[in-house]
Amino acid sequence: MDTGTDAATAGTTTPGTTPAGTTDAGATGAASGAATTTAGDAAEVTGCETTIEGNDAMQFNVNSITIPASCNEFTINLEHTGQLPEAAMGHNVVITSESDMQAVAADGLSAGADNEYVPQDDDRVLAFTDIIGGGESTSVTFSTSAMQDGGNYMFFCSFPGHSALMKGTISVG
Ligand SMILES: [Cu+2]
Repeated sequence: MDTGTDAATAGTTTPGTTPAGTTDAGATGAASGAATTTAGDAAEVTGCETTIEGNDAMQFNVNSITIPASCNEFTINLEHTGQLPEAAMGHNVVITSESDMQAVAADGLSAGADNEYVPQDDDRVLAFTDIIGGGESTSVTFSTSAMQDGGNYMFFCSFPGHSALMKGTISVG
């Protein structure tokens, strides 16, 4: 989120109105507006594993995951940091190619809650977790072989209506 916070430099007092003799000793005003670098929205990967979060505002805390090329398998831990129950604000992680994402999300909807909103036995689904609610966590470990082709892959939440916001890129490299 790049909100252009332009600090309105107010208070350039027009000379002439300053009462004589008041030497403004505020010379230490070295504007400490150091740019706080928001560390991107890339998942922090340790070894062949990462932990990402979903919240009650229908958001993941990252929008990209890069799997180290040396990892034959990779683990995604998902933590639901919210409080809403699974039925209201359930989250999971599903991985597909970018081109399959929309269709898999739609088919997941048809598959329903009993199937974690994921189409069953579907080759397009490279990995998925259970749906979890607030305060819960889950995990999936998957082979990265299908993603070694340098194609475009996505991770997303297949809970109804969530994939529009809850998605990101995942790649090997
Ligand atoms: Cu979700």
